[in-house]
Amino acid sequence: MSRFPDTMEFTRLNRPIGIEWSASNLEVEGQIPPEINGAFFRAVPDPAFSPLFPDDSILSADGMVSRFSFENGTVDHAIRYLRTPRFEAERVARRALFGRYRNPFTDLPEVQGTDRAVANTTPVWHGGRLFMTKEDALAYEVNPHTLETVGPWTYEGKLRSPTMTAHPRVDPVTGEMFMFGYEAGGLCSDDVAYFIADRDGNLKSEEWFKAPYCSLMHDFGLTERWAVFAVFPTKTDLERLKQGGVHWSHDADGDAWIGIMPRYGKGSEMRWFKGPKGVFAFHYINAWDEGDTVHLDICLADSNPFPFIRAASGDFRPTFDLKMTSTRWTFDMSNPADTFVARDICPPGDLPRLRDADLSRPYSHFWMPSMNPQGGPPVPGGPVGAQFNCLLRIEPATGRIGMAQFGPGTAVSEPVHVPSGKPGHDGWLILVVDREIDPGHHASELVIIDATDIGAPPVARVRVPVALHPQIHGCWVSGAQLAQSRHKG
Ligand code: V55
Ligand code: FE
Repeated sequence: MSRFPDTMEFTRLNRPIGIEWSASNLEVEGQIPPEINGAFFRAVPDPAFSPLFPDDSILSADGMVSRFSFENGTVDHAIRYLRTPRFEAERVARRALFGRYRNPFTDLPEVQGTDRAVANTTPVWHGGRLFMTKEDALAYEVNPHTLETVGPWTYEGKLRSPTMTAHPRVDPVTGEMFMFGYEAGGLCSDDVAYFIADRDGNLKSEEWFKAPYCSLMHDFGLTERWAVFAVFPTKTDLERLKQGGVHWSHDADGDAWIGIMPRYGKGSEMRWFKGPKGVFAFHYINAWDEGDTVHLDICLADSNPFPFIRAASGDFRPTFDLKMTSTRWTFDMSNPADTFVARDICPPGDLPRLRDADLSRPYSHFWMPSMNPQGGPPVPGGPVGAQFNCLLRIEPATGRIGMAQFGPGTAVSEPVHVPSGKPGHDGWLILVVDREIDPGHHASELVIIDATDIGAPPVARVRVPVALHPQIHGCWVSGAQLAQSRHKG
């Protein structure tokens, strides 16, 4: 195979690893609480082949599904590529055949029309099934025991949308999963599909609506009464794609729009509120309603956090020079005006993690990787080119902040939260920490920390014998949920 490009996307922590492996009984320092029983699944984009376009993004990389399984204080690990049609075709050819990130016009003729899915963004558990998602395609079902790819997930052929978000939301009370897919009417279309599956994983509704324009819609907000869809001015252009260009560029003068509809309502009931110019948010912390008021807490930036998307519009700032804020937008649904109130709620960061039970409800605290200026420079790597160096526990109402750090030269990934089930005890966080040894090498470990007192030394650290490629998102699936799996071991 040809050499990987020497860019940020394929070097340092982003150096492709591409090793499928498994190991039992990893070495543990400390004690893993026996209540931690289940599996931490991670979605890892790790390119199997050097890209056709050397300036391409890691967001196109083949999805790997990684699993750390916990039982009685022991940990096993396994990681496998998704067997997507794209991965299989390239494996046979022993080279890349698909072109640029989300530009099918740049694919080689022999794979034109083949499913481009890479399923590399978020593992999702619902209705006894594990999915690997990527927002430009259908989710792929994976056997949680063997990590074998089952295939694209269409809700038994009932789903009309050809795309599904990497940020579905599972209501903690009803067990329903709320999802959407954008560019649902085809490449660069302004059609968005909003769909709901019941707690057993059956599709119960699918509503389509038109967005003000086609934009990168990564996440959404869900309250007990409302669904919230924001359109930020990261835009596309079909002509540019046909000419072989990039899918997205960010329009600093473009307006953001926030659409709110009843969560069980019709697309025609959507109300659009006008937001600020030029802003972008990938991740939403939480949303909830109080009477006619809707609150939306988001990780907001003054441009798109991906350097290749900024560069397409001439903004070459490094990611940590962006102005980032944790912002609360409050909407009054009883007021016909298209305006709303904004305020800062806490320090900035991204990849926020909430207790599952707090979703769509008022919440007291959450966890989020962040950048501590005193914590040393960020380790280069991950999809935005620089990794966070600390993890925060944040109480927005009291301003109380806890911080975990893991030493100089370490990169913090998104944690998962594991509840303990004991009243008054907030459980644990589990995350991968990568330590850069020199610019070509790093070591990975799995860290288990107390979710209440995150600054205390880790409860346990698990040595990982192979360097891991940075994950995008992860999820925790309890032993009880795994026992309800549709697949056998
Ligand atoms: C994101 C990640 C993606 C993608 C679009 O984290 C947005 C944001 C890993 O792929 O394709
Ligand atoms: Fe995301």
